[in-house]
Amino acid sequence: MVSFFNFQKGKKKLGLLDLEGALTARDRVGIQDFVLLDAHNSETAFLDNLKKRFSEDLIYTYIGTLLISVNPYKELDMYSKKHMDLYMGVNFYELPPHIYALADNAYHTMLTEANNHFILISGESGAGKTEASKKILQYYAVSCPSSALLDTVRDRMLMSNPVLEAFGNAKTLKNDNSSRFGKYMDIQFDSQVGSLFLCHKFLMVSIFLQGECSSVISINDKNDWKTVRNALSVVHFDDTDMEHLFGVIASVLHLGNVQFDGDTKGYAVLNSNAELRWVSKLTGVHVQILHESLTYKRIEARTDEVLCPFTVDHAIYVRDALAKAIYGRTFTWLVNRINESLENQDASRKTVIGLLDIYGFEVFYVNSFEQFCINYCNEKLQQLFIQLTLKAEQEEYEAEGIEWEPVQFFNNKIICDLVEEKHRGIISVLDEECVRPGDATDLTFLEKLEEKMGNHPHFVTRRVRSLSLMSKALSPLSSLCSTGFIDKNNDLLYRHIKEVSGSKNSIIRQCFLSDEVDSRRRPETVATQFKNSLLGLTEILMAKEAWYVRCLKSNDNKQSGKFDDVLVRHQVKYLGLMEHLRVRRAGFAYRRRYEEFLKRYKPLCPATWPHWRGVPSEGVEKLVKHLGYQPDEYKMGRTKIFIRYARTLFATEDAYEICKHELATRIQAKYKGYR
Ligand code: AOV
Ligand code: MG
Repeated sequence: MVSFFNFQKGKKKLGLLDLEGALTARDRVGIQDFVLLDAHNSETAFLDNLKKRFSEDLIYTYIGTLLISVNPYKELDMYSKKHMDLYMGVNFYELPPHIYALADNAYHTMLTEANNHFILISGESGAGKTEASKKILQYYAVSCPSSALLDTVRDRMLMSNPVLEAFGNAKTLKNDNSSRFGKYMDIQFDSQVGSLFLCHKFLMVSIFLQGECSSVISINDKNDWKTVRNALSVVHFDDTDMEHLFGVIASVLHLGNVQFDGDTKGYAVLNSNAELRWVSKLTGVHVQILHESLTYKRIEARTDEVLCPFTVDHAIYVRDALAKAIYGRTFTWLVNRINESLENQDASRKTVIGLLDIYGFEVFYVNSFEQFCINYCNEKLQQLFIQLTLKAEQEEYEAEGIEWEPVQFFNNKIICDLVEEKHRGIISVLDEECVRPGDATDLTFLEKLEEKMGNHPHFVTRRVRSLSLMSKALSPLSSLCSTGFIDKNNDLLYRHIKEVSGSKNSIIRQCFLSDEVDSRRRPETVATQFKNSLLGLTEILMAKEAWYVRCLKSNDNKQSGKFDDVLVRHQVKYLGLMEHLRVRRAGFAYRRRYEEFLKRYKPLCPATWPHWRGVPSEGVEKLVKHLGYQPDEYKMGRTKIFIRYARTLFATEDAYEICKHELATRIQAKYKGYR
């Protein structure tokens, strides 16, 4: 901890307020907590502050305990073990904002209050969420008490990341290493000694992306291949497991190469057997079964089964559905295997910090079903954020005995309802179309939407040539193209495809269980599965205390040092940061526990310096009266002082800097005198 007397040591390394320039430093590096921003209602002032800090490589800024991070697109020297040590056990305002400060405060609050917490990391694609989550994980892995047994689990946890990224990330236009799955992880701690037990839980449905990019400049495949093989062995994969796993992945690639020609009636016939033989060899499914599955549908007649041939388009659709199913189920299997290797048997004395890193808001030129799911997920988490922030704020005021004044804010529940409401939401309409007998198409789906929600304030439909567009459905800029919705949502495997359950490849056998083949129940659609897993996640989060990291993308070109005002302004808007600031400043710009306030500012008052031995609130009262605080400038809560205006705290802080400087000079002079 940087205490009062060793500030000079910490100052240079960490850029603490410059002593001589204490009063001008704020102008140069901006304000490190937005609640202290004078023009707190001005978006321009908000952006100016972010930009000023960004230009000084200060990528982190707080709004109270929320951390904003702006992607620097360059390596900064701020994540070393030395930095981790510095942030251990330090209060937010004692050092410049940092992801370690947030991680550390969540950890210590969890230990003190013996309850569960979660850290929600959000922001658009490429904004730095996954990097932030890795930094938090590393902080816990390095800083928490350890033992030989825990070290093994810790290694497995850290190693699970490259494996999951190898299978669950992809290059997109927005990000070379874009997460295509939502990752929720419970990090377990021994609630008494704070050491770390670990367990992953990945709850979200992953999204699948068909790319045409086999090499990415920023990614070194050769090195990553070695890392992944090594990581797999750490999470207990033996050579046979690896052979089966890589065999499955190769089979998906070969499946993509299977081509069809049309016969004279337009029915699909295999272009060549070679690729299919590879698929058969790798998956351990007989080539004849695969051939039949890809070109025929088996229809049950009264006493018999009839084989009905596919058209070429239909065969392609079935081929892709099979490839997606193999890959998706293998990914789920992989996650379960990793979870097993991290399972902690000791169920006693556990508290957890949940870490949520999801796919961020995505707006492409054409936005399809994948963006619909991703952006809905982000809206849902935004709703949770608003609810929890307001609730926490209101509860704090009540607990402190301070009157709560209602705050105006945009509640995005209306947008979440638009998507998820039973019988009326977009997902319901889509599912209805998917199960409707007859020929449901993307166009009939669009017509149903027009019919059901034509007058909705956040929903507009348009049609452009063959494309059918739904606008304003989610984030303000997101317009969705309904093409492909029916197929992607209805991604049902034809029943006989499940005959792959007889495979000789152990992974395929475990992923396609034979009892599924007999099931008469219609599987849930993709959107409904997604919605349910999201609702499940929301419930898990609601039972915990929240911490937030909001990541912002500095520019669209992945360029270091470039701050694109328009792009950042847009993110500040839809992430509701101004809203959050307004809630945090709803009556009082700042609050601090009496003990902490006293500890920092006690040199400013003769009655409290060098020690105040009485009740902390009385010491604070004496201190602020001595400083000349007017009655309307502050309120005394049960455990905290609430300061209404930022300028009051600034004046106190400036007085503190001057006093600290004078004290240091006096101490140095005295020390010289001894020599
Ligand atoms: P995302 O998780 O938010 O996108 P990433 O965490 O993958 O974004 O970050 C994208 C890239 O930005 C990384 O590969 C780094 O090059 C760079 N970056 C991010 N944070 C930092 C940092 N703190 N310091 C230096 N470089 C950084 V997505 O997964 O697409 O929503 O679905
Ligand atoms: Mg990511």
